[in-house]
Amino acid sequence: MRAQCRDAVLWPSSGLSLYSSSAEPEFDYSRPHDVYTNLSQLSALLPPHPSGAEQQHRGCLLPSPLLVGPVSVRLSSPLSLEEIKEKNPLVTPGGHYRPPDCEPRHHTAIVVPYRNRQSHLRTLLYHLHPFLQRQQIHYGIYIVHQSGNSTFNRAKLLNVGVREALKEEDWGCIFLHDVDLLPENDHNTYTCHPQYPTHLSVAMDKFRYRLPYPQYFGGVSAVTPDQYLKMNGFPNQYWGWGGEDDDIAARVRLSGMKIVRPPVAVGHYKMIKHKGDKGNEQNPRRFDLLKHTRLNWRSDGLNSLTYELLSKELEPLYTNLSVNIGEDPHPPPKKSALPKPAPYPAERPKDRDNDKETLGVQSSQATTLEEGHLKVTNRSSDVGQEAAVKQESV
Ligand code: UD2
Ligand code: MN
Repeated sequence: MRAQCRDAVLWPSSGLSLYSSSAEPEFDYSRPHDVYTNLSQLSALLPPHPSGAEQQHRGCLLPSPLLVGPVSVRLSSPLSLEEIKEKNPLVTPGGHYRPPDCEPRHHTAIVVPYRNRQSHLRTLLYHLHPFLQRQQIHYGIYIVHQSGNSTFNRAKLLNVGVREALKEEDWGCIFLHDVDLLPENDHNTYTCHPQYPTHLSVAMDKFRYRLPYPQYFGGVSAVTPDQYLKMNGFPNQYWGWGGEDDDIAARVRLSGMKIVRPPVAVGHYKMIKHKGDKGNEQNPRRFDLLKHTRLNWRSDGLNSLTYELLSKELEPLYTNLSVNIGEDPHPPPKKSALPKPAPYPAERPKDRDNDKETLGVQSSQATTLEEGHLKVTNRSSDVGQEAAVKQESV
């Protein structure tokens, strides 16, 4: 499939993406490169290249000459961590990397909220390390592991990851990255926009390579430390699946910023197919919480974050942060206390995708509105709530 780029202007001055039909990059996704392409020349620099010291002072070229465009995604039978490490000899303990032959222009921490997704983690590490090395950036990968069995809380784990990563290094950019998403084009650089939060996973296979709705912010996004401070980080109150991504998008707007995105032809991702996790059931309070983002965002976030760091381990391919983030103060009633469920629709297998799928139905309208010069901006929670109403009435 040859993907065309409709939105050639990367960083718009207003609204979401500013579409332009000129200078459209094209990528041939039917002939992807191996994700380890072009890296053997870097390994040759170990032990230090004779002119290494001199070259270190030279800024890395922009764009990186190592980029290849579309890369293949290996989804089946991930290698072991040892095998992945062998393929990435320049990665140092804690999952850090610096280009050996030039001074990097970007310093990016990748923060991954995590619990009990071993094979997804290996798939991500196998893919992301070479992907990022070809971009010639300085990076580190932080896995924020929620310890215990209490309800999962993605956004709070992201807050923890940002805080801990910044304690360690002066990162200029922080990526918030689902463990099951794999970027398919290395021109999708893991760097930040200087002014505005970025949403990277704009075209996922799961949503037929389209943005499901204009304010969609799930999957992979990025902020600078300043942007993160400005929006008071992320909410801590979303326990269980859903809603937190729309809350984060609303915070961007409420704090006077907007979302920027790479072109659709560049922001391709594959999502590893999976079922819902135990301990991350749909959060029944998410629509109610979303109605109150406007009131709550200044008091709930980075400035109200509490947690206990249980351990920090510098693993060969990532830094593992094990953390106790507490428990949902409003846990859903235990199953035995619930009235007998109706046979339908409560048990439908695809239930958890409903928010986005329902919103996906709206996406043609959303796209039209975007193309009609961005009349619809800043409607994250509205869109979420519309979806909620639809969802609840299904
Ligand atoms: C969507 C969003 C995601 C988030 C979520 C709702 C996309 C591509 N992603 O993902 O960003 O907004 O909805 O919360 O639309 N995780 C674990 N262990 C668990 C549960 C979750 O590691 O037991 C982590 C993991 O990094 C995972 C992420 O949390 O990728 C999101 O959870 P999900 O993959 O179950 O949710 P999904 O695919 O519906
Ligand atoms: Mn997922």
